[in-house]
This record gives sequence, structure tokens and C-alpha cells, in this order.
Amino acid sequence: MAEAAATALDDLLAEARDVTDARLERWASRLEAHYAGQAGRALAYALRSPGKRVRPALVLAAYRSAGGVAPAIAGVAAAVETVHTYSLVHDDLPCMDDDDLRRGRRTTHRVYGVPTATRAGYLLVGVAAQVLTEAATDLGLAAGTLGTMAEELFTAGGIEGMVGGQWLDLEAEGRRLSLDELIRVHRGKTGALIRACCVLGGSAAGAGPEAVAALRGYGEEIGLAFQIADDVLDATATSDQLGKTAGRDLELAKSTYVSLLGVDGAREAAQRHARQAVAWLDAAGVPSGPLAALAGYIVTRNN
Ligand code: GRG
Repeated sequence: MAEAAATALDDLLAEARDVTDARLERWASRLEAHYAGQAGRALAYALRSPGKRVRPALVLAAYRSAGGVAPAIAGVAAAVETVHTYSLVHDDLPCMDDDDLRRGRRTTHRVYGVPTATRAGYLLVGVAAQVLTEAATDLGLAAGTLGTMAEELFTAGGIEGMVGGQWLDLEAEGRRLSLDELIRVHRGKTGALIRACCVLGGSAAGAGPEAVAALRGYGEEIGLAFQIADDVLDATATSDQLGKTAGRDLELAKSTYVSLLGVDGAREAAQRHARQAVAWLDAAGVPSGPLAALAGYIVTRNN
């Protein structure tokens, strides 16, 4: 039984990688053709970088838990991944985390220079909107549904979500945050986009308000758990395992779950939020199988 569940999770993660990579490859080729020179190459380099595609897996699982069956949901997954990719390109810039390594390769600005990588990051925000619009057309969604989904995705990526959380994170470097302040940073910087994956999946499937609320609650909890697990990995894994420089939080004197609660305390907190995530689905009668498996993976992953 446990073996079958592990295989199903592996299959879901592999499928999310395959279908998202295929969509992103299509956009990378188009953009390379459209923007001659460095800009097009930098955009394509970023879009082709091999991520784990956890966010796409959440979109697929949330969509199916709400009864969706169309393969074109891959386009919605690719739209979220495009926003995530832009955030990684900018996060690695010298004015932010100043990193050389991402997803096992040189960061975009190390290859193409800071001005080009900065421009490529901004351009990806508009590309994400195009990817989402194309997906909505492929799925045959009504304009109102696309509007709701676009609002969800770009609010999550904006000042009330990812950008706002990153802003707080940058301001907090070298300062000890309280747990409540840290939760605000994590929920914005990482949690908001992860929550959006779950809501977008539900909306694309035409889920009702109760199911969408449960998916939002699940996403909120699992988004926080994801960043707590990231804090643990930064402190315990190697750069080879992570494909990015390990130990950066300590170097940058960042407050993290590990600095506040220790590795064991952080692991326990991540597990608690993963359980709370699944409880949201169970309470609303939303089928939780693949989403529960993803919750388990998110807090036990080793990269
Ligand atoms: C202008 C203040 C300002 C911000 C711009 C840069 C930025 C927006 C936001 C940064 C958001 C960020 C990088 C949050 C960290 C999220 C995170 C845990 C990333 C790692 O995700 P994984 O493990 O990585 O899914 P892969 O590579 O597998 O996709």
C-alpha cells in the first residue's frame, strides 16, 4: 500500500516535470526567436533550467482533486513556474542573495550579466501572463474564470505576496526576527505562490467556493511548510544535493526556522503544518490522496 502511494507520488512528480518542461521549452524557443541576442538567450536559459516542478505538481493535483481531467492544465502549471523562475533569476542577483549557482547551473546573471538577467526576470512576468492566457484558451475557460485566476496568480506574485515577503526578508538581514515576523516573511516570499498553485488548480476545474477555500487553506499551510523545509535543507544539505549554494542563510545572517527553533524544532513545525494542510481538505471532503502525498514529500524531501 505504502509502496503504491510512493510510486503514485513519483509518477505525479515525473509527469509534472515532463508536461511543464514541454510547455516551457515551447515558450523558450518562441522567445529566443522573438528577442534576438542576449535577452532571448537569457530568457530561454532561465526557462530551460531544470527545477523540481513541485508547484506544477500542486497545480495538477489540486485540479484533479476538484474533478479536472484536461491535459491542458499543464499550461496553468507552466504559468506558475514562469513566475517562480523569474523570482529565482532576481533572487540570485548581487543586490539580493548574490548567488553563483542555481538548479545545478550557473545563475542567469553569471552567464549573461546583471543588466540582461534583470531585464529577463522582468520580461518573464509578462510571459507568465501570456502562458496563463494560452492555457485558459486551451482549457476553454470563460473570461471571468481567467480573470479570477490571473488575479490570484499576480496578487500572489506581488507586494501582498512574493515581492512583499522578499522585501521583508531583505530588510531583515542581520536582524533577529520574532517567530511571528518570520512567518509573515515565509508566507509572503514562498507561501503565496504555492497557495496560488492550489487555488488555480481548483478554479480551473470549476470547483465551488467551499472546495476552493479548502484548497486555499491547504496551500497556505503547505506553503509555509515548504519554506520551513527549505530553511532546514539550507542548514543541513550540501550544495551538490541542493543545486544551489548551501549555508547561505547563515552567511547572510538571516533569521530562519532553524535559527529560531533549531533543526529538530523546524522539522516538527513543518510536519505540523503539513498535517494542518491535509486537515483542510478532509474537513471539506476534498479528495486528499495526491495532495497529502505531496505534503509529505514537501516536508521530507532532500533537495
Ligand atoms: C523586488 C523585493 C523584490 C523581489 C522580487 C526575487 C523575488 C521577487 C522574490 C524571491 C522569492 C523567492 C526566491 C523565494 C524562495 C522560494 C524558494 C523556497 C525557492 C526554491 O524553490 P524550489 O525548491 O526550487 O521549488 P526549484 O529549483 O526546484 O524550483
